[in-house]
Amino acid sequence: MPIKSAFTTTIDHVSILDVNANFDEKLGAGLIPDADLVRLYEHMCVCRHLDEVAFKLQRSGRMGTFPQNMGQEATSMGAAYALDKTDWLVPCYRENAGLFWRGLPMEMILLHWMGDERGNAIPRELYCMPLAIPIGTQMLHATGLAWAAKYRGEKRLACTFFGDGATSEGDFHEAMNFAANLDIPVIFFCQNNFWAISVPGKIQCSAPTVAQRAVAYGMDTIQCDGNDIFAVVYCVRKAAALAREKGRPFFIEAVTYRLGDHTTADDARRYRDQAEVDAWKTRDPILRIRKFLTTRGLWDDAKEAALAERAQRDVSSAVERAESIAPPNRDDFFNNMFATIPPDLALQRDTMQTHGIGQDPSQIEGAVIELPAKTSH
Ligand SMILES: Cc1ncc(C[n+]2csc(CCOP(=O)(O)OP(=O)(O)O)c2C)c(N)n1
Ligand SMILES: [Mg+2]
Repeated sequence: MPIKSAFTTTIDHVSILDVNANFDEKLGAGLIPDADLVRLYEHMCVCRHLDEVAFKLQRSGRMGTFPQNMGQEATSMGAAYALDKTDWLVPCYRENAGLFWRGLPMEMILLHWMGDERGNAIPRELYCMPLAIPIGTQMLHATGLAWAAKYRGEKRLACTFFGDGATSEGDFHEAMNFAANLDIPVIFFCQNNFWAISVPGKIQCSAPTVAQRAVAYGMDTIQCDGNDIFAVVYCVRKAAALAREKGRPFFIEAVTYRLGDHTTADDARRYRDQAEVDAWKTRDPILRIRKFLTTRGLWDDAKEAALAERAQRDVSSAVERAESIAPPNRDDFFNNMFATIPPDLALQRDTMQTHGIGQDPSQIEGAVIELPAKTSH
């Protein structure tokens, strides 16, 4: 018998606005109206400014570790723009642009990185999950959220963001397998920035594209230039249509690059060549849109100067709001864990300000322990 092909496939790569701001009129026409593109550009610039300010806050001891988003703004931002406001955004930790576009107040992200849990108490109507620091966990959460939506007959889908490194995690493969085989409307949005901290992508994935991992699960997939907001919007719309109409999951590999360190706890100069970083600086998603808007007469230096002022104002007031919040209520450490707190934990909560934490004062023979009055801070 002749050997036949069991399976062949191709994976499309989408690029609409290239590094020189050349625009593919056929693919890009009508994708993002001019007025929206201006708003997206302004929003990305404000996010970039927050990135710079957050870095300085960390360096001056006013914030804990912070992962800069610099260079990757077009990915989550394009997705948040293309999706419905009631679709779940299930982020990793470098999706500020998308979360802010959805409406998350900037100070909540600052609070999160300042170690204040209230930064994670995201208003329900925003349909955003809190940042996921353990790599890969959020892909399972997204699959569960979309499964619940399907079960309830809602048209809501979930879009989850993760890095190239996360695709080596077991959680990723479980989520992909589950979503593909149970027809769950999840968009798996991989931000392939070629690095998982200091580990280069090529030693985590031997295949030429990360997108191929989806093919193994029978899932539709596409690759795009993740620094091209038009390409991102194009791919997310395609994925969302399939998810809504057929209930199928979709995998997007957005090729991008983090221009900063992994986090403020990292020094990428120790493992990345400056030439590589410099090459990617020319592919910055923000520069590209600015060039495009300028050549179309939609942007100029005066608008840029006004935007810089606004960015400074908006970010400064977000920092002020984050830093001026009243200290958290210590009891919340216990209160937020259970709907009804178990008695032993209630005792710990009520005695934590004495030196006999968890010890019932009435049971200590001869001891007279006066409990401090409960304070709100
Ligand atoms: C389960 C788990 N293992 C290890 C880490 C430490 N860690 C934090 S970020 C990271 C690399 C993630 O790389 P990638 O998925 O490519 O995301 P990127 O930051 O590049 O967007 C690792 C290993 C973690 N947070 N969680
Ligand atoms: Mg990565």
